[in-house]
Amino acid sequence: MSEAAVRTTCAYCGVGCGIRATVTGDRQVKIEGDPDHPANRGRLCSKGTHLGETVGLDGRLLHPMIGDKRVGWDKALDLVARRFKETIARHGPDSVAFYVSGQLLTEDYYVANKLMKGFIGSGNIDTNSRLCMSSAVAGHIRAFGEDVVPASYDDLDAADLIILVGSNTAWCHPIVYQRIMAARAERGTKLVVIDPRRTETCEDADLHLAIRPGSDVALMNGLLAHCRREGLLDEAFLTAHVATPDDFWDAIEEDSDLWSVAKTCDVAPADLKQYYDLFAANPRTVTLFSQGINQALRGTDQVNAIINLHLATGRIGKPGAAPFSITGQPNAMGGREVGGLASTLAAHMDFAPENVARVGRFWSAPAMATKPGLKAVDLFRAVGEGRIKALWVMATNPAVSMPDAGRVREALAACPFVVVSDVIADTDTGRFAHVRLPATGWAEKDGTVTNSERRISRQRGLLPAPGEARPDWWIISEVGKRMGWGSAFAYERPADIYREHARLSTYQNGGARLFDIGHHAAIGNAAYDAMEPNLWGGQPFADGGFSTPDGRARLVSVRQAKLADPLKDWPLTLNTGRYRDQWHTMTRTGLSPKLARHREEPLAEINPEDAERRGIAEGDIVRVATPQGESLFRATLSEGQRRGEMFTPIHWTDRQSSGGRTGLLPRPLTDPHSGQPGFKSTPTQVEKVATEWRAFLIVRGEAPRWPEAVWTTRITVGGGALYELAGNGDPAALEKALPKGDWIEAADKARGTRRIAVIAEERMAAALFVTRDGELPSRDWLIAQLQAPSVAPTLLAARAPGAQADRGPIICVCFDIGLKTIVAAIADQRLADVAAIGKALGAGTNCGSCRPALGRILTENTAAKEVSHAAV
Ligand SMILES: Nc1nc2c(c(=O)[nH]1)N[C@H]1C(S)=C(S)[C@@H](COP(=O)(O)OP(=O)(O)OC[C@H]3O[C@@H](n4cnc5c(=O)[nH]c(N)nc54)[C@H](O)[C@@H]3O)O[C@H]1N2
Ligand SMILES: Nc1nc2c(c(=O)[nH]1)N[C@H]1C(S)=C(S)[C@@H](COP(=O)(O)OP(=O)(O)OC[C@H]3O[C@@H](n4cnc5c(=O)[nH]c(N)nc54)[C@H](O)[C@@H]3O)O[C@H]1N2
Ligand code: SF4
Ligand SMILES: [Mo]
Repeated sequence: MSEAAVRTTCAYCGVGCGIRATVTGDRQVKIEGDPDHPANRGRLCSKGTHLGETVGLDGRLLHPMIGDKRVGWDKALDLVARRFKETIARHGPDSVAFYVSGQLLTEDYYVANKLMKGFIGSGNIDTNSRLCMSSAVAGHIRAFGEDVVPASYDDLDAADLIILVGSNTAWCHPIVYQRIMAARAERGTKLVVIDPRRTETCEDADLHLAIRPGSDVALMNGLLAHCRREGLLDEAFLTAHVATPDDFWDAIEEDSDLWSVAKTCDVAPADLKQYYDLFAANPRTVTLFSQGINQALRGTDQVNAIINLHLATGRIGKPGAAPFSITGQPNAMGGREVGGLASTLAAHMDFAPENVARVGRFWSAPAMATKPGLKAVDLFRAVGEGRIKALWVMATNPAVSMPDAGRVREALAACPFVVVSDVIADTDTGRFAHVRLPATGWAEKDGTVTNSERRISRQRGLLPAPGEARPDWWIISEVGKRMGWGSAFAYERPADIYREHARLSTYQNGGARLFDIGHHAAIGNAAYDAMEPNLWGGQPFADGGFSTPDGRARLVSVRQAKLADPLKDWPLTLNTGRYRDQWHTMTRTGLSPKLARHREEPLAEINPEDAERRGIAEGDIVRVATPQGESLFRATLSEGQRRGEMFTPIHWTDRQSSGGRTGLLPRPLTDPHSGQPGFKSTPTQVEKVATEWRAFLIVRGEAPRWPEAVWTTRITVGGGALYELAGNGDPAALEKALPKGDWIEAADKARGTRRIAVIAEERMAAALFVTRDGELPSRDWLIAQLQAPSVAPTLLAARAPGAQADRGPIICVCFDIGLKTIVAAIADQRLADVAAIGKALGAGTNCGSCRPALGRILTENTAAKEVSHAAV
C-alpha cells in the first residue's frame, strides 16, 4: 500500500485527462484530477471521478481459459500460436485476422500491428476505430496527405467561434465542454451546435441548428458558397498552399442559395443566416466534429466539406482556427500512429511499395503485407463466410458494438478458432471464444496513450496484476515468439516497444510525415517512466506546408447526396449514441453504482407526435425493429427529438438487460472511402408492447436467478443490484429470483399490488414490489437498506419511519442529489443560476458533468413548465 499519488491518464475518453491516483487499501484507489496535466488542469468528469468504483475484482477474468477450463499460460499461448500457424500454413496468411481496439495502449497496439503486417504477412488487422473515426482519417489523408489532426485544446481557448458538429460534447467529452464553457465565460466565445437532436450540449449555445440528418454537406457547402459571394475566401492562402480541382466551385455553387440550403437542411432561413453571420464575423473558428459526421454512409465527404471550409477561408494552422476531429477512445490516436487500421501500414505510412519496403527493412520482416487488409464490416463478413478461420479479438466487444450484431454473433459462432483478450470474464463476445486470455486493466497497465490533441501521456500501473492477468503487449509478444519470431518480439518492458515505435516514426522520414517522435528514439527507461504529457506536431501546417507530394492541401469536391424519403415499412430513422455516465458496452462503468443512477434503463427517445400516432406513452415498453433485428426499449417522449427520428443508446448488452440491444439494429453499410458504418441513420419502425404489470426487485449481492420477464434491466447498486421489470401473466414467477429468507408481505388485490421483503441474517436481503396499474415507490431508500445494519420496520412502505420526501431521479451523481430536491430548492430559495444551485445544494460543484442538466432544469422550472421523467 502506498500513500504517494501516481500520475496517470483516465481510462475512458479521448480527452485524455490526467489523474492523480492514490492507493488507499486493497484494490481501493482514490482518484483526483491532475492539476499539472494540460488536458484537464485538475478537472475530471463523472466517469473519471468514479473510476475508483471500477477497480475491484468483480467479474474480472483472472486466468487463461480454454473453453470453460482454466489452464496455464503456456498451454493457452501454445494453442493460440499453433492454431494460427496451422491455419496460415493451410489457407494462407489472409485466412487469419486480429480485431483490436483504441483502448489498447500504444505499445500493445504496435506489437499487434507488427505481428500481423510484418510477420504473419497479412493486412487483416482492423480496429474498432474503424467504427469510430476512420472517416476522419480518410478525410485528413485526402485533404492534407497525412492523417494529422490540425488542432489542440489551446485552440479552443483562442477561438472566437466554436462550431460543434455531430458531437454531444457535454456528455462525451465533458472536460473539453467545460473548457469551452470557461472560454465562453472569459472571452465570450460564440458557440453553435449542429445536431438533429437537442442534446444537453445545446443548453448554453448561441445557436442550435437541428438539421435534417445527413444534410451536413449541404450546410457546409452552402456556407462556403456564401463566403465566396461575400469575399471571405483567403485567396492568398488558396493560391500559395491549396490545390483546387477544376469542378470544385461548380459543386459548391449547386443549390447554394440560402433558401435551398435551409430547405435541404430543414432549418429556418433566419437561423441559417445567423450561422453564416457568426462564421463571417469570427475568423478564429474551430469546427469540432465527431460521430454525427463520421458515422455516416458519406462520412468522409462530410469530413472534407468541413475541411474545405477551413482551407478556403485560411482558418487552419493558426491559433484558434482549425477543423478538429475529436477522438472517442483513450488511445484512438495512438492506434492511428502505429497504423492499427487495416488500411494503414505503420507510423503514418500507407501501403505504397516504398513504404512497405521501408517498414519491412526496419522490422527485418520475413513476410510484409503488401496491401491493405479487410475493414471491420468486411472482416466479420469474411469470418461469417468462412474465409477467415482464426480470429483474435482484443479489448473490444464486437458482439455488441458492430452494426448488424446478430450476424456478427453468427459469424463468431461459426468461426473455427476465436481468441478473446479481455479484462472481464463474461462478455457477450467472450461467450464465443475458444480461448480467453486475461489482460491487465487500466489500474495495472503501463504504457502510453495519445489523446485527441496529439498529446502523448503515460498511463502508469497502480495495482499489482490480479490473478494471472498479463499486459496485452506481453501476451501478443509471447504468441509472436511461439510462432517462431523470438528476436522480433523479445520485449521486456513497454519502454522497449515505445523506443522502437519512436525510431520507426523517424526512420528515413526526412520531413515527409509530420508524425515524427524521433526525439524519443533513445529515451531511457527512467525518462520513459517520468515522461511528462507531450504534444507532437506543435501547430500543424503553421507554415502552409502540407504532407502531400507538392506540399499543397487539397480541396475535395463533395456534393450533398440525395436524402431518401422515408420507407413505407420502416418510416422512422434510428439515430444511436451515448449516455453521459456509461462507457460503451458497460463492462466497466456498469460496475459503478453512482454512474448507474444517471440513466438506469435503455430508453428509446421518440418525438411526442410520432409516439401519439402509435399509441405510445411515456414509460411504455416498445419494440424497435429494423430489417436487421429488433429489441425492446423503454419509451420516453422527447421534444428534443425531430419528428420521424428516434434515438437509442449503445450501452446495454445481454449481461444487463433483456432489451436495449441497439447493436442488432444498424445496417452493415459503410462509407465507400473509409469503410466506416453509418450508425446514425437506420430505417426503423416502433410499436408498443403491452405489459400488464410493472415491478422492481432489489437484491443483496446477486439474484440467485435472472428474473424472467418481458422487460428486465439490471443495474449495480451499493451492496447489490436493482432490476426494473415489466411483464404479462402471473408475476409470481418473479419469486424464483428471490434469495432464501423470511418474508414480510403485503398485497392489495384491488390495485394489483404486491410487496415482499426478504430478511436473511437479520438484514434486508431483497425487496420485490409489483403493481398492475398503480405507481411504484422510489427505490432509493430500499436500496440503502441493503447496507443497513438492521431491518427497518417500514420496508413495505419503502421509506423510513417518519417518511422522507422522494428525491426523484438522481441528477448530480457526485453528491447524490435528485431532481425533486433541486426543483424544490429552485422554488423555495429562488435560485437563479447554476452557480446558485451549487451554493445551495452542492450539485454540479464537483465534476460538473450535470451542469448542462441543471441549466435545463432551471429554464424549465423558472418557465413553470412540467418536467417529465423523459427530460432527465
Ligand atoms: N459518456 C460517454 N462518453 C464517451 C463514450 C461513451 O461511451 N460514453 N465513448 C467515446 C467514444 S469511443 C466516442 S467515438 C465519442 C462519441 O462522441 P459523440 O460523437 O459526441 O457521441 P454520439 O452520441 O455517438 O453522437 C454524437 C451526436 O451526433 C448526432 N448526429 C446524428 N446524426 C447526425 C447528422 O446527420 N448530422 C449531425 N451534425 N449530427 C448527427 C447525434 O444526434 C448525437 O447527438 O464519445 C466518447 N466519449
Ligand atoms: N449503434 C452504434 N454502435 C456503435 C457506435 C454507435 O455510435 N452506434 N459507436 C461505435 C464506436 S465509436 C466505438 S469506439 C465502439 C465501441 O465498442 P467496443 O469497443 O466494443 O466497446 P467497449 O465496451 O469499450 O469494449 C472494450 C472491451 O475491452 C475490454 N477491456 C478494457 N480494457 C482492456 C485492456 O486493457 N485490455 C484488454 N484486452 N481488454 C480491455 C472491456 O472489458 C470491453 O470488453 O462502438 C461502436 N458501435
Ligand atoms: S473527460 Fe471524463 S472520461 Fe474523458 S478523459 Fe476526462 S475524466 Fe476521463
Ligand atoms: Mo468511438
